[in-house]
Amino acid sequence: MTDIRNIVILTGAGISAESGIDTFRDAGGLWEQHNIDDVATPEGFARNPDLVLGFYDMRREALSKAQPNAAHQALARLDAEFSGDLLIVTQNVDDLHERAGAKRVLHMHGELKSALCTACEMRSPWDATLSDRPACPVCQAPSLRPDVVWFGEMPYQMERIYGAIREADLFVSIGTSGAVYPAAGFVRDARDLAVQTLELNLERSDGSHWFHESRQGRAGELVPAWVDEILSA
Ligand code: BJW
Repeated sequence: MTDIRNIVILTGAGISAESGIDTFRDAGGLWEQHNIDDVATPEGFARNPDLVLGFYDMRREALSKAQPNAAHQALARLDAEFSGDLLIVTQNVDDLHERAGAKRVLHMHGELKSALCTACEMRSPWDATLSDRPACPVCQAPSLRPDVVWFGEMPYQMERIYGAIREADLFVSIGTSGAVYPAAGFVRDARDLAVQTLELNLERSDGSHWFHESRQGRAGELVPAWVDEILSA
């Protein structure tokens, strides 16, 4: 790949798997352990807020014990050393890209370490539990929910993401099954704009056939090798 000046990277749960964070749809993943309609929809939250708040408290706790892996570190190196435009769009709610040192990161599905007030709609940094119904730091209402995007809700910063894809000359998808829209459609959006597309995933995904190139393997191996290619081109 030569003359790459503008890269958009989409990451999914697979990039954090080697840090010990559960993926969703792999064998033993979160959706085998929990009912998706109960814990990842606004309707599920309305039915049983305690269940949902407990689910996200558990995941925030698991995140506190995890460390960035070689794939996060390689993307942080790319962020620091690549002189062109770069945007890391992550579907992940963990903060492992940031903890590895990446700066140009956008969380389209929200963040575990943020809380959203259903009373005043303010987003606040949040590191503690939510199941004990703490007060919103802004309006004091005991109305905080996880600041994550559930099914049926609009992902964050879609205009910025589509704008970045329009300007890109390379779109790279890492560790995502391609099962959830709109992220799963980015590869087709990119191809419609004649952007080169590359997939790095453990196995072929639902959308592999859309990519110009698809490489299979662990993110901890594939991503550092690809970053070396880009930085030495
Ligand atoms: C490794 C690895 C290793 C493992 N190395 N790889 C019909 C058609 C089209 C759309 C819809 C439809 N019906 C409904 C919809 C819309 C719906 C949707 O997509 N539903 C699907 C089920 C079909 N989408 C929505 O509702 C979204 N909102 C929306 O569409 O708004 C309207 C809109 C319209 C137009 C433009 C914009 C908006 C919202 C989706 C919200 C998703 N929320 C979740 C939960 C977030 C909070 C949380 O974390 O709990 O997001 S669900 C879950 O899935 C989470 C993830 O971000 C997301 C994607 O999962 P991901 O990351 O791909 O993980 P996995 O587990 O699926 O895959 C992991 C991959 O890694 C696998 O391939 C492994 O092989 C691989 N791997 N180890 C490399 N070591």
